[in-house]
Amino acid sequence: MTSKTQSGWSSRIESLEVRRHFAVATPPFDARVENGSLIVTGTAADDAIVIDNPEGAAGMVRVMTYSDNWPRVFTGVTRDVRVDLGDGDNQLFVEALLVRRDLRIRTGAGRDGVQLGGTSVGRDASIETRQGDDTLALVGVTVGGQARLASGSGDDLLTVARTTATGKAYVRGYRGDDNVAVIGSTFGGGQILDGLGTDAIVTQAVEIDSNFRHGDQGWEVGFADGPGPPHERGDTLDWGVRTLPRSLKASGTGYYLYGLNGWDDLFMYLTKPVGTGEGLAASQAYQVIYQIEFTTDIPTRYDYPVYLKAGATPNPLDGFLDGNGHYRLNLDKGNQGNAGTEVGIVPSGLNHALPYLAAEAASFPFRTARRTYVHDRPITAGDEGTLRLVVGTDSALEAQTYLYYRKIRVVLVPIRTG
Ligand SMILES: [Ca+2]
Ligand SMILES: [Ca+2]
Ligand SMILES: [Ca+2]
Repeated sequence: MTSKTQSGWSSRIESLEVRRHFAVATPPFDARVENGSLIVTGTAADDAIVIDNPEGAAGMVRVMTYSDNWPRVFTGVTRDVRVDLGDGDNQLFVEALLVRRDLRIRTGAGRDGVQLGGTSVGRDASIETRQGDDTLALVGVTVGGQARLASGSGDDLLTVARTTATGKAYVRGYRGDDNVAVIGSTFGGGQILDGLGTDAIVTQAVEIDSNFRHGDQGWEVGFADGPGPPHERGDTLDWGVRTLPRSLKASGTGYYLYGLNGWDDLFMYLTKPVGTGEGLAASQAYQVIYQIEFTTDIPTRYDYPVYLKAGATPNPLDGFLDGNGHYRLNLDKGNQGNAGTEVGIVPSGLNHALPYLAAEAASFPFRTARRTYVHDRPITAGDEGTLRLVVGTDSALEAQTYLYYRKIRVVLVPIRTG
């Protein structure tokens, strides 16, 4: 990897190019606009693709891989968005899209994860994941017509949360033992939920909404990774509920976390314990869903990756020194660019600046992003019905990270297991 650079945008461009060459020789997907419709086609192997609209502009869509590689920005997407990722175990993450007409997503025989967050579809939304044990989730989606979700013969998790459709919603698991959940959603034309296996139909979940405009909301701060406890090794750390940066021209407060990573590894996180008081049940497995709103100046002039992570664990968090003298948490969060079983990576797009930002590359302004995250496996509450929620950032090189978490909304969907 490159070391910290202070020479600004040109070296950032060069090192992005280096990163791409290390990754793959050709883009691992095809994306093009035809007659105003965006068509994204994956490969027969495993695809991991993010489709979003980071600036919220009409007709704009960005397509890239989960690691922010091969970013391509399209304008003039005035009609449909159609995605076909084919076979393989695919991951598709759709965030903040504004689709004028129809949205159509297809995946094939593999074990697929498809999630749509904070997205608006003008007409019909149709998502089909076919065979394999698939996870399909819509969170905070608005559909102007019908919403059709269909998985195939595997044991699937289909979740629709905080979503509205003007027309009818069809949520169909087909064969296999599926978990079909519809939480806090309304459909003008009614809903049809069914499958051919012994499905669990879930209509209630535990929802925890925190808005840091109103204080810390019970969330605590922690730091980990690297040699020795971060606060003892010369890192500069700061945190607390603070007024938003003046340059943002927004009022109110956020939960501020700052770290000057003095080594090349720093995990800064918020955590909140939840339990039976919030409605959790002992030893119950939950699908863990986050909606995170935050303000940051990432990407900064330093070309270093920052990974946003989220998840949950049944255990109280504890730090310890590992065999190498590195300060670790008793939490399987993976390190830096790796996901763990309890905490995974939220594809954030943080590490890719839009091309037109290059013109103002001398400054990396604060901006606000909203991200939805569906953890890729259920987390089981402890035998006293407790879980610890965790949201954080893993930074991989020596540099500063400024973050204001604005809102964290969590939906814990009970899952039948066994
Ligand atoms: Ca594929
Ligand atoms: Ca599939
Ligand atoms: Ca099924």
